Amino acid sequence: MDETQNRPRRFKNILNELGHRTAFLPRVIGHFDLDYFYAQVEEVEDPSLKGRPVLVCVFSGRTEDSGVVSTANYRARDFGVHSGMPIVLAKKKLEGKNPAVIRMDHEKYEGVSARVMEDLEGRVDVLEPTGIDEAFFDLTASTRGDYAAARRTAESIKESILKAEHLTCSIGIGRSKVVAKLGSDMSKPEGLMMVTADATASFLDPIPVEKLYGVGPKTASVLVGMGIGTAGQLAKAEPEELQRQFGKKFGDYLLLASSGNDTEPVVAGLEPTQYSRIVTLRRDTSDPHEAFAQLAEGIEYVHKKLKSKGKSFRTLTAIGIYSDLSTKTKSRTFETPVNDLGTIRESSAALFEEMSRSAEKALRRAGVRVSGLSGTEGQTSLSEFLHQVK
Ligand code: TTP
Ligand code: CA
Repeated sequence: MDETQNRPRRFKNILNELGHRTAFLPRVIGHFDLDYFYAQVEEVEDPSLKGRPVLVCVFSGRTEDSGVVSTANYRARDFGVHSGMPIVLAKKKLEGKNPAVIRMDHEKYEGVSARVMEDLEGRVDVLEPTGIDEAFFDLTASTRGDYAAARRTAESIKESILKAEHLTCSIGIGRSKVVAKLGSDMSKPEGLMMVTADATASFLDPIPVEKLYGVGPKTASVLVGMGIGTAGQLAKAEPEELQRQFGKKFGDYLLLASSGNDTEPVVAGLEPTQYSRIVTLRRDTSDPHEAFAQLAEGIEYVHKKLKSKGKSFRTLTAIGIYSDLSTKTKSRTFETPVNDLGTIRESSAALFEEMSRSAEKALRRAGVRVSGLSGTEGQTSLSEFLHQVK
C-alpha cells in the first residue's frame, strides 16, 4: 500500500508544517471532478435507470414540462441533450428512447458531495473544493514531487469513491491548476490523466484557448481576433499586448496559464456551497403568512452572509418541516445570480404561499436556503476572479 493512503491526520499536519520545504519540489497539482454528477447519483439510487437516458431537471412549475435540464447522463448527451436545455426540447431529442426524467433533489446531492469531499480531504495534502462535485488538490509534499506516487494516490481516490458511493470520477494531475483541470476535463468519464512536467509544453501546445481554466467565450473570441487560437500561440504572445487587452492581472495570468506556469496555490478550505437558516415557529400553523413573518430574521441572516462573503446565488429554496416532521421544499432558480434582500423576501414569500397550497399538515419549522453561489465583489484570490470570468 502506498504511504499516501489513509494517512493519519498527525502525519498530514506534519506535512503541512513542512510545506515551505516543498518549494524546491516540482509541484504536483490535481483536479477532481465527478462524472455527470446529479444523474449518476440518481442511477446509483435506482439501478434500473442504467442504460437509459437520464435527465435531472429543475421544473419551473408553469406547465408540466416547463423547466430546464440540470444535467444529463452520457447516454442522453449522445443525443445532443445538455445542461440548461429546456425539458421540452430534451424530450423531443429523446423521443422513442425511453428517457427517465427526474426532479432535481439538491439536498441529496449536497449530502453525497459532503461525504466525497471528506474522503478526499483525508487522502491529499491540501483540498480546495471549487463546486459541488469538483476540487483542486495538492500532492507535492506527500509524493515529494514524484508523479508515479501521485498516480497511485489518484487511483486510490478513484477506488475509494467507487467503493463508498458507487460513483465514478475523473482526475487530472499536472504541475499547475490549469494543467490539472485540462487533465480531468479531457479524460472524462472515468478518466485519469497525468501530464508530467517535461510533457507539459507539448501537451498544451495544440489546446484551443477556450479550454483553458479561466478563459470564457468572451476572452476566447478576443484572443482569436488577435490571431491566437491555441495555448501554444498564447504562450508566445507579447506580454504588453495581452496586458493592454485584458489588464495586467488577467493578461499575465493568460501568459502563465498557457505555458503551464500558473502559480496559484491550492488553498485549503471547504467553500460553503449554500447558506441556510431554519427557525422553529412559536406554534404550529397552516397560515403561510404567520410562518413567513417569523422567518424574517432567518432571511436577514442569509442575506448578511451573502453580503459579507461577496456572494450571489441562483437558487432560492423554501423549507417547511411539518407537525409530523416530514419535510417539504420548493425552489426557484434565477437566470442570473442575485443577492438583494428584497428578492429573497419576495421570492421566499411566494414559495411559502405555493407550498402551503399543497400541504395538509401544519408547519412546525420554516427555513430558507440560497445555493448555486458565485462571487460578486471583493475578490481576494485569482480563483474567485476566474470563477467570475469563466
Ligand atoms: P458539471 O461538473 O459541470 O457537470 P456534470 O458533473 O453533470 O458532468 P461532467 O461529467 O461533464 O462533469 O456540473 C456538476 C453538477 O452541477 C451537475 O451534475 C449538475 C449541476 N449543474 C447544473 O445544475 N446546471 C448546469 O448548467 C451545470 C453545468 C451543472
Ligand atoms: Ca462533474
